[in-house]
Amino acid sequence: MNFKQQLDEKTKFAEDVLKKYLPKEEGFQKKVLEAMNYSVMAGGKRLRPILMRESFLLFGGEGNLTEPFMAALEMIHNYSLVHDDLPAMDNDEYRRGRKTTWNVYGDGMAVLAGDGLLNLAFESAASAFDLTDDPELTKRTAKAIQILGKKAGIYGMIGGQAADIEAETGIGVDKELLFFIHENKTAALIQAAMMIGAVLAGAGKEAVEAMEKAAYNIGIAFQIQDDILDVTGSEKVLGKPIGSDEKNHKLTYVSSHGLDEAKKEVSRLSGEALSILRSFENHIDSGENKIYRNLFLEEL
Ligand code: GRG
Repeated sequence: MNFKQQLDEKTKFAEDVLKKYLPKEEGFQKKVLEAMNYSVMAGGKRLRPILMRESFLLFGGEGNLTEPFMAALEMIHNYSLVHDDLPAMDNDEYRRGRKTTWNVYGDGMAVLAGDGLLNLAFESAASAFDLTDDPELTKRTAKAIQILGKKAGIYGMIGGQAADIEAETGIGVDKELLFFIHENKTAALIQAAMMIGAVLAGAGKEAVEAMEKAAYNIGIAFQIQDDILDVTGSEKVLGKPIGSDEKNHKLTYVSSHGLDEAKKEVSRLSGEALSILRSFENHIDSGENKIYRNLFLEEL
């Protein structure tokens, strides 16, 4: 199986897991449930649940304990997109090639669909307690929920988005603030993915911290690459319309360092992330996990 086939298979697996946790569209609140499903099932790379499962397998994890967390993280990612697209935030009418949630269901329903997804995410994550009676796995599940709350919240994604909104109101964006925004808005959910995968598989504190660092690099590289594509006009890796950042005259790594430096930084960050991940290669033994090693370590 080549990389593309492996990735397609893993994307499908993540989508199948996600579907198990999505709500049925019924009852007097049917409309908001439709809006939730509309936003989540609009496509998307499923990068975060895939990274979570790869991290779990990297540390020799077995069983289905990651599944509720894979669904939860993708729900949180999608709620953030639904809210980010609202007229009160980015006012985007299209995402992933189709109308944004507010553009189909109205602002009020889109706010509620985002809120619904955030709550359902934690309900789904907590359902992992129902999958095990083992005290060790129960402890790991509690830790994973804590990481999810922190990285999605004010010390993670929401914190980054709040700083970004404030920066847009005119205060000067220096490089420190730019990195704070990228670390929290973009990297925090990738950190949640890779840390939770590792924690659920039983990785120790140091290994989880190393995964946090690797995920930081991947997140920042992901963001810089997106800024590069904004300038070069190629297909976008993130979900925004081409040219939106230049239009807003935003400070990006590309605008402050130039295209060549930005490309070098992406490759430096990815290289560092890969060497951290490779240092855990000895956790992988044989059989099925070897397939995952190929995807995660050699093709990232
Ligand atoms: C509203 C609390 C709140 C947070 C918003 C989503 C977000 C935070 C900001 C959107 C701006 C942006 C481009 C952030 C970078 C990270 C990001 C969410 C990129 C899109 O992720 P992909 O490319 O999307 O994984 P797909 O469509 O593949 O799921």
